[in-house]
Amino acid sequence: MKTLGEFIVEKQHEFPHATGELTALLSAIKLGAKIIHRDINKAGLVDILGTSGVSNVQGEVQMKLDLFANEKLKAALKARGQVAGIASEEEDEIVVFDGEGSENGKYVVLMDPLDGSSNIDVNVSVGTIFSIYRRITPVGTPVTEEDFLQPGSKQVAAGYVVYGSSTMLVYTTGCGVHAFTYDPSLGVFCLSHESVHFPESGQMYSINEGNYIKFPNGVKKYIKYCQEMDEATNRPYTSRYIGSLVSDFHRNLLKGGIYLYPSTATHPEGKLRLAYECNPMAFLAEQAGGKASDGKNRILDIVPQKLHQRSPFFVGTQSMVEDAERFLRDYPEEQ
Ligand code: AMP
Ligand code: P6P
Repeated sequence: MKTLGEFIVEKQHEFPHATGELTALLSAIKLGAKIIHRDINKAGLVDILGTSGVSNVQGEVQMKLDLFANEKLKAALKARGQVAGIASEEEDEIVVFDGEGSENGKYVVLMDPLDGSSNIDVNVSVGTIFSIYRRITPVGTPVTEEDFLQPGSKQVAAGYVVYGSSTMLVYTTGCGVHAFTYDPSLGVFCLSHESVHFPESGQMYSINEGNYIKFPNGVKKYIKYCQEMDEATNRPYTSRYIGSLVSDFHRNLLKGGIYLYPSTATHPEGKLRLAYECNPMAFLAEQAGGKASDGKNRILDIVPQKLHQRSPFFVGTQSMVEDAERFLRDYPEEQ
């Protein structure tokens, strides 16, 4: 059995000049995940269920566990000194870490502390998503929004924690995707899937078909393609949609599949946030041999203009994402 801690240190040794700062940062995320795991699993017992009565910048009512997860991760990241600041779905602006030498931290972290949180009260899987960049403003000065508006291709590391039937932490630093399963009896994450890859083909599609009438033409045609009978291409595909990006992505990563959140009439830019949902999942997808686009452009090439900007999102098995992109090209919107 290899623990996440041992694995992180082992990977550091592949970089002789590494100072250990990224190792410490990844360990802080590991700690945050354990804290959130502990409290998610007893949410029903402790009065942290239900809404906080506060809405975030997205206008979404924040569940108490959203705020709890945000505070715990922020504290874990601030405590170690490698992080100069964070951006979060639950924070309107960037959070500049000051004092205790944080301005000397060379990394910034963008996160969705509890993705899929509307599922919390109904006991459906939720997740934490994180994305790590080297800052571009000078070390020793307070970080600025510029440090957080880098294209996803500049990520140093990215990953997620899925709090499901078991809690798993899945991450990449650009050398493959590795998955660890939490053993609460020992309090450690154990390596369970090294160098995870999407299967060559996939037969699952994940989309909220309730929005069908609002989808672009090409997406409607792709959904019908998924539902057609064609034995040669194992169609009709299976529809699986949990309403939690991390859970849908995780299942598609292991079994093959595509997750789609296109632009819709109500969300013309799509619903998912580029910086701390699309980019980290896109980094993981590409590292696992998959693909991630906005229907036309590679997600990791998009230069963010605003911290909480949204993007249409198509991610998963490469051939399935390419099929969806082809339908969007071949069936453009009627002008
Ligand atoms: P550091 O000096 O710890 O900030 O690391 C410098 C660079 O080495 C990082 O930005 C990574 O590209 C690589 N590196 C260091 N530690 C690790 C690790 N534990 N796992 C993967 N890559 C690492
Ligand atoms: P809808 C959760 O709020 C989330 O950001 C993703 O985790 C999930 O896939 C999606 O939104 C669900 O959105 O509109 O289908 O309820």
